[in-house]
Amino acid sequence: MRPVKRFVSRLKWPAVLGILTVALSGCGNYFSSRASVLAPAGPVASRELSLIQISLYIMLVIFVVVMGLWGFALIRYRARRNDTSAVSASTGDTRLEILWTVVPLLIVIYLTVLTVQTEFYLTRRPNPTTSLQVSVTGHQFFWQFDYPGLGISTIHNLYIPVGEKVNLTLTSADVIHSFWVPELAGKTDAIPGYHTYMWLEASRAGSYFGECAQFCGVGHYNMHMTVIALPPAQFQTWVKSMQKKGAASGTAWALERGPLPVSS
Ligand SMILES: [Cu+2]
Repeated sequence: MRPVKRFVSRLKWPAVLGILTVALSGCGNYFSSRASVLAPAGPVASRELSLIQISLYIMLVIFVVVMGLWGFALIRYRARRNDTSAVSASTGDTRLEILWTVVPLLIVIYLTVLTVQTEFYLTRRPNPTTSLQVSVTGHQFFWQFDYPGLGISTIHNLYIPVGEKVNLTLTSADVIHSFWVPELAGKTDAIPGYHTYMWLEASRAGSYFGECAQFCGVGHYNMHMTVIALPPAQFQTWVKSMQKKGAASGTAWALERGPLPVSS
């Protein structure tokens, strides 16, 4: 077989695998039909996504440069037939050594600063006078939301006003759960006997799918929730109607048991 032909036939399977990888990576419609970290709908999710993207772009540049140099070295310095010249041994290059020490160091420092800044932004608790307070309790296998200042409790559905920070205090009634609404914020564990905190904000009205992201038992697969972001006036109307319901039932608290969001 001629060398070129042999080269092509060797490349056949890697090529098929490569094409399959690219083609199949487009099959993941799972998240786009429900919720995706790639489609942020608020400042928390946006900051998290931009940190992911910046890290990814830097990695891509490094990958392309390293693979390019590797490929270049492979071709440029490959063994050639009838080439009997001695292999020249290099004893190092101080300028290159400095370059490939300093550049990665600068990249790591840049990523560290960016990550710490984002971390501070995400963990800074919103001012309680200008934000909505909600206590979140994970149960096997549903989410309970209590609005302590409003006398309202809901199951499955978390109602929030658009454009307002929502301060969540999380805990669990049984085992460890993880609160995750991909379009609004990253995951936070809900731990029994312990309080964890996070905040989120929806920039536009809509329903945002969420689920428990920590395996918590046989019903874990179905532990979904919906965050319903309403324009502020509509949110106030909902609050008033719920409070009226509570008053009518003779209790200080009104409970709304929303339908369990089904997975599509
Ligand atoms: Cu769970």
